[in-house]
Amino acid sequence: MVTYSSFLSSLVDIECIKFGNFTLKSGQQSPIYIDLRELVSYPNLLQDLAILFQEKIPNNIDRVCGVPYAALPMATAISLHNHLPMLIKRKEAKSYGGKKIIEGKFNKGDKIILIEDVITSGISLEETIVELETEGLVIEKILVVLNREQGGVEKLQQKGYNVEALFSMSSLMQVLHQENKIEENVYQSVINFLAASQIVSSKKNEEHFHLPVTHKNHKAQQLLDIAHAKKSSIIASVDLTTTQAILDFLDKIGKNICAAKLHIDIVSDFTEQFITDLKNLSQQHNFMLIEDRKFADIGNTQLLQISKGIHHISSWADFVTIHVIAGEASLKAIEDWNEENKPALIPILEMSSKGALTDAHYIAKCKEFIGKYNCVVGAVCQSTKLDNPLLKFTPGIHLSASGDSKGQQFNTPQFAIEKQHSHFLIIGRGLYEAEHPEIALQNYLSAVQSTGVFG
Ligand code: 6CN
Repeated sequence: MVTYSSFLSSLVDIECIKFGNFTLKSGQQSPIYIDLRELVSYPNLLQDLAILFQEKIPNNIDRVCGVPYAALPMATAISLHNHLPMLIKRKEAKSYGGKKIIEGKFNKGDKIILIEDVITSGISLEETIVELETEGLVIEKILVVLNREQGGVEKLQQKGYNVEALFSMSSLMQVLHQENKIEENVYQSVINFLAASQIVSSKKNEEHFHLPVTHKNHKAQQLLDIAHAKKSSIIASVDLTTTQAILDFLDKIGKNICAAKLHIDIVSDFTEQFITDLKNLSQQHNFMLIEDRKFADIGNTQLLQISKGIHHISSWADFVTIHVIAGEASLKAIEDWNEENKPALIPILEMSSKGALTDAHYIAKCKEFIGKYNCVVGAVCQSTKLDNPLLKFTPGIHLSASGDSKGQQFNTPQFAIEKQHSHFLIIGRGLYEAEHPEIALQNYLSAVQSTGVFG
C-alpha cells in the first residue's frame, strides 16, 4: 500500500528528486533538483500517485484536465484510476482546423479538476485557468504534486480557487529526513538553501514593477496623479456608438478609471452638446480623455485633422493616438504647433492584433525618435520595452477571453503588468460588454492592484 513517505522515497530512488550540486535555469546553485517528468517511465508510481490523489478528488467532477507535458501522464493515471474522462489543454492552439486549445469531449459548464506537476509563482497556472474558463469549463479544484512555496498557491486561493498540493518543499524534506532517506548534512544544506531562496523570492516580490510618480509632461503627470489617487491604471476603451450609451457607461464606471478612450468617428449621433456632457462627466469623476484616432498622415494634414472638422478633437482630448508611419517630421509638426492646450501624443508602436505589421524593425525605427519630443508621453505596445520616461499603454486586455474572431489577442491584466511592464491597461469589451460594468471593473481593479503596481 502506497504512503506519502514511500512515494517520496521512490521519487528519490528513481532520481526524480536528486541531491548534489546543481545549476538551476536561473543560474543559481542548488543542493536539490526535482524533475517530475521522469515519472512517465514508471507506471507503478503513476498508479501510486493516482491513489494518493484519490481522496482529494471531489465527487462532482466531470473531467480531469492535464497540462502538457509533465502533468499529462499524471492526469491519465488519475483518469484511468477514477474512470474520469480526460481533457488535454494544449500548449498552443492548433494553427489549423478548429484552432482547438482543448483536446477531448466536454460541455460548457463541466466541472473539472486541473492537474499540474509543480506550482511556483502560479503565473502559468493562471494563464491556463483563463484559457479553460474561456472555453466554458468550471475549475472545481486544482491538484498539484509539488508546491515550491513561492506564493503561487496563496495567490490562486486568494482568487477563490481550491488548490491543494500533495507536498511542499518543506514537507518533502521533513518526510525524507524522518525516513532517513538523506544524510544530516545534506538535509541541513537543503533546508538552508530553501530558507535563503525564500528570502530571495520574497525580496523579488518586494521588487514589484511600479507605476512612476512623476513625469515631465504635464498631461502625463495629471494621468499618473489620477491613477495613484484612485489606485487604477485602467483606461476604459469606450467603443460604443451612441452618445447616450457612452455617457451612461462612463457615469457608471468613471470614478474608478483614470481615462476614457474614445473613437469619436464611430459615434453616430455626435453633437456639440455631447462634448460638453463628456467634459462635465470627466470633471465630475476625475478621468482624462483620449481620442484613439490613430492619425497616420503627413504633419500638415494631421494638424488639420486634430484641430478642425466637426469633432475638433484638440479642444477636448487630453491625448491622441498616432501612427508614426509618415516619419519623424509628422511628430515634429505637432511638437512645433503653437497651441497652449494641445493634446499629448501616444504613438502606436506595436499592435495587439494577430499578424500585425508592426515588426521589430519598424518598432526599433520608431523608438529612435519618439522619445525626443516633449509632446510624446509614451506608446501603445505589447512586449516592447520602452525607454524612460515613456509610459506603456497596452490594449488587448481581458480577464476571461483569449481573443476574438477578428484578430484581437488578449492578455490578462497580471500578464500585462508583471510580464510586459505596462503602465496603463486599455480595456474595451471586457468592461462595456459586461452585464454589470461596475462589477467587472472591480474585478479588473483587483487584478491590477494584486500586482503591487501601486507600491
Ligand atoms: O478590449 P477591446 O479589444 O474590446 O478594445 C481594445 C481597444 C480598441 O478600441 C482598439 O481600437 O484598443 C484599441 N487598440 C489599440 C491598439 C492596438 O494595437 N490594439 C487595440 O485593440 C489602440 N489604441
